[in-house]
Amino acid sequence: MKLMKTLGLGLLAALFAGQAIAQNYKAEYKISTVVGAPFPWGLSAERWAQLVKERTNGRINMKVYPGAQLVGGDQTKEFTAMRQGVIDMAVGSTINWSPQVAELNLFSLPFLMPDHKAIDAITGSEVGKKLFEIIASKDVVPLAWGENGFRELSNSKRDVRTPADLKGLKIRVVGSPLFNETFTALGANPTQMSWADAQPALSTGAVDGQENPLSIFTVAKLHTVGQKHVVLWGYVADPLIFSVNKQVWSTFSPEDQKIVQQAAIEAGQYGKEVARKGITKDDPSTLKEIEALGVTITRLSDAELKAFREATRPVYDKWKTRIGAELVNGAEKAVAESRS
Ligand code: X2X
Repeated sequence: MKLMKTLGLGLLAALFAGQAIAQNYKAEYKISTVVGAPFPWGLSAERWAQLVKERTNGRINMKVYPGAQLVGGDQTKEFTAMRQGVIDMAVGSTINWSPQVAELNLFSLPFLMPDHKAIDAITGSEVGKKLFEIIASKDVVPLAWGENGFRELSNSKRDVRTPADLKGLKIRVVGSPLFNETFTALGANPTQMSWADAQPALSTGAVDGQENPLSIFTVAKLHTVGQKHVVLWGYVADPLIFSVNKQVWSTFSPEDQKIVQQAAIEAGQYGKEVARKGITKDDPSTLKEIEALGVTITRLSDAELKAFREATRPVYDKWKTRIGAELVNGAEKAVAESRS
């Protein structure tokens, strides 16, 4: 009898525990992204959801909402929406969050990062940690880095080899005023708009050009909206950040928190691999594909690159102070060390 009673109580306790989980966890967690699969960005967000589902036996069910649809397409409002809990999770670009997290402008400093090693050096350094601390102080839990990629410039008018070639070109940009200042310094005519608005603007010729990673160029088929001239200048790159609203995070059991974070790290790693495919010296397959579409790809010599760097230097210096000289010094040091 006593045994029965104990068993009965144990069963009750187990039932309550099960119920507690069912009550706390939502039926679905919404992940915001700007682009979905098959863009590397969307693929990495899907991978995150898939790994979490498998490893929690379906306890945590995450779904990707691309097109920044959870914020009506206004991608620069994503961070605020996540902070407020309107969005549970996001795989977001540092550019889109920089209006709210000014320090993330660091990655948009022109010509700070010469190559993929330099990006990894910054995100993997104390600077990367500090940036995560800053995000964590704003009710968002950052879990892992991913990648959108080096942003190459395209336009419908002409090959660009010198800053003078940019003169008067109408270029769509996104994010913070830093982008307006960079393109203004180069003599271009920048206009800020969302990705959703950019594609029709390119197609009607309201703008002449844009800057985005080549994975975005190919998947979005930008050659079909007149973008026939690409210059490989790698002036900035935007990492992605896998993150969860703080309140949502606090409802997850410690075991589930570990699973969600580990899955984000693996999905981020996978996303970096896909984003970097086909655009390196060892594997230029994507570049070849783009050229085969009738697009000219301009490769710059060191001396040509230097002219762009020098033209944008005053913008770099001004924003270095705004972002925080200490943080930017740390990033510069990480980059320098990655070169040696
Ligand atoms: O809007 C863009 O250019 C995009 C898709 O790259 C970002 O969301 C930063």
